[in-house]
Amino acid sequence: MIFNVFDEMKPVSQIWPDDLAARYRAAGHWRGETFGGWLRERAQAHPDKIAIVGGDTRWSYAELDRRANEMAAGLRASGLVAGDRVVVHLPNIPEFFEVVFGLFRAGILPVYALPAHRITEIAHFASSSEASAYVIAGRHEGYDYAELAAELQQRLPAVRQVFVARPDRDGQTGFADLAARGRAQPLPAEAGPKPSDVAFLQISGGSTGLSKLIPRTHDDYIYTLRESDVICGMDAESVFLAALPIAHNYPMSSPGVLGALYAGARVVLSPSPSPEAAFPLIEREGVTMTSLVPPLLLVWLQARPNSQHDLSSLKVMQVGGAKLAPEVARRVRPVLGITLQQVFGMAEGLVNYTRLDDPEEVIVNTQGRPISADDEVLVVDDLGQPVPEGEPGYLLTRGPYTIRGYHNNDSANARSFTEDGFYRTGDIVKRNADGYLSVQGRATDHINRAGEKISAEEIEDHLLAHPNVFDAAVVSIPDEYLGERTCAFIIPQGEKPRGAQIKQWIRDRGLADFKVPDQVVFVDKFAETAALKISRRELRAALRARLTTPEQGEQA
Ligand code: OOB
Repeated sequence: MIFNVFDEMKPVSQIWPDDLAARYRAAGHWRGETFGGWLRERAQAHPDKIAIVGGDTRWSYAELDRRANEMAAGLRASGLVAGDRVVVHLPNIPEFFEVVFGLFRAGILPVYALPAHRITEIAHFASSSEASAYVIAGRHEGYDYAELAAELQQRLPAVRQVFVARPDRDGQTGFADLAARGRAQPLPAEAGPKPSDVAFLQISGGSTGLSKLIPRTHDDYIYTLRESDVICGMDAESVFLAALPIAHNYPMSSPGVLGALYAGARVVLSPSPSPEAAFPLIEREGVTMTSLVPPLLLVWLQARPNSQHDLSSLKVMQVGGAKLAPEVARRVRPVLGITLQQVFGMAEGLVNYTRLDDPEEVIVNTQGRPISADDEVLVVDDLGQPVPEGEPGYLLTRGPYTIRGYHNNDSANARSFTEDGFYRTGDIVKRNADGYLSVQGRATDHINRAGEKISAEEIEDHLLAHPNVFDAAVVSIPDEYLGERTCAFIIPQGEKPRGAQIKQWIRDRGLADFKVPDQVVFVDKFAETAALKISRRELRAALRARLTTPEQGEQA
């Protein structure tokens, strides 16, 4: 009965046309599995095998399954119903899995926030998803997420409940409380979502403006886990180290932590991606595979020769999220003695991998090819016409796990999807004769700062709210370490602020730290020419060029 509610809320934009859906089922891509269902199967197949290691915690598959059941029932006993949305804001701790699988089983949709997100982003996720609850760790790494929760509930009373993984004061509802409620009021065994239902909402990189919500179904996401496991050599003997934040699509599912659990492997959670945290865990747990972003790979390559840790269990190093320079890629095998796998993906769907047995030149120089033979990839020019092989063009894609639309966002959907359902990725790529892609750049003005995506427009809007800012333009500047860093060009008005004050302003606006401009440059005016109508994009390009003559402005 309750699941009728769920049918009603499913966004129409998520629905694949019948002919394509039938094709994906017939091809065996969508097999009618659900997250709650396969976890139970794994727990029955190997109950005592270790599923999750984090801090001092080691949970077997049976333990994780039991906790997820209690959590599902506890969430429903707390008044949440199938189809509700819950913002999940957790770091790499075991409780992440307990609550996420509990939500899956209850048919409630997690909305994933990154640990770095702050009130402005969380409030946006909660309001755009119409969330009715918020899940936090408590205090973590010196930050009190309970304060954030209090502010959220003040701004958005619709967020009626807050659940705290590790409560540290009276009055908080902890995960143990939820589990107790669940034990008192178990869910009927037959309850659960359908494979074609939306399982969760992922957050978009936010190419223009604010992040959008990405609806992924059980069917489509589980397909990527199954295929990624095969492509990346993840099996029941594997041990996956989650060094990056697991709420991000890449370490979550390419094949990531969920692919590892799907394979019956072991997930080891690292509290930080630093070699100091990760190397001892690799040695202790016999880690076979991990995933990094390019700047972290540099750090690992540098740290390796000075480290005494035995990393001989490690076989595959994935690198993705931002462009990896071939010179760096080339060092992986000699320095780490392992296979590099490049990963070029997006939370909206399409994921490309270099294959483990590809020739070194392919591994070093390309960002791989799609997961599926049914991934349709177009590389087109400004007019939407396919470009010749090997020429750069805009990447468009559709397929068995690429969304057909964002959640509740008609205007973004009109911009981001073609009429026949191709997603405009915003990436400029070249494709070779074998279907391998190499990323050339971007068509949109987001900044890819070490894999974290920042919308120039979003930051500009916050800068314009400053009383002493007349106009602002945020641009990406090539950076040796980060790949790209952010620079805010500002035309001041009234009393000229200092660069440090501008940075503090962004922090005080309640934004994630990675969105604070790395550099602030004050200028008198933006355009030198008589061009009255200059697009934001042209303006940002012109300003970026200015930084090669830094005497133009004061830097901070
Ligand atoms: C991953 O997902 P998102 O949604 O944070 O960002 C997607 C965008 C892509 O459109 C592209 O612009 C960039 O990130 N990107 C890369 C890249 N991988 C992602 N650019 C160059 N080289 C790469 N290898 O970042 C993501 C999701 C799943 C798997 C891997 C990455």
